[in-house]
Amino acid sequence: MSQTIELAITGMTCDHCVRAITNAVQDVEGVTSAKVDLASNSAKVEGSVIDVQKILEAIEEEGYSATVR
Ligand code: 9UX
Repeated sequence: MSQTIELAITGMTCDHCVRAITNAVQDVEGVTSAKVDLASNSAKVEGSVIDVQKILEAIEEEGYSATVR
């Protein structure tokens, strides 16, 4: 089973932020795809059996804040 989660992210100001978050989220267990968009301050994460809390924590560890939307 595959699921898609949409996140609202705050704190991104440049492309390096996007890359840091993309890498952090892709390292979370179960995640198969992470698309982070700077202009809309959002991300679309796909995967199987995703632990949303782990994704939010991974983003926070990079210094940003995220919520599910
Ligand atoms: Mo760009 Mo983002 O220089 O925290 S990496 S602002």
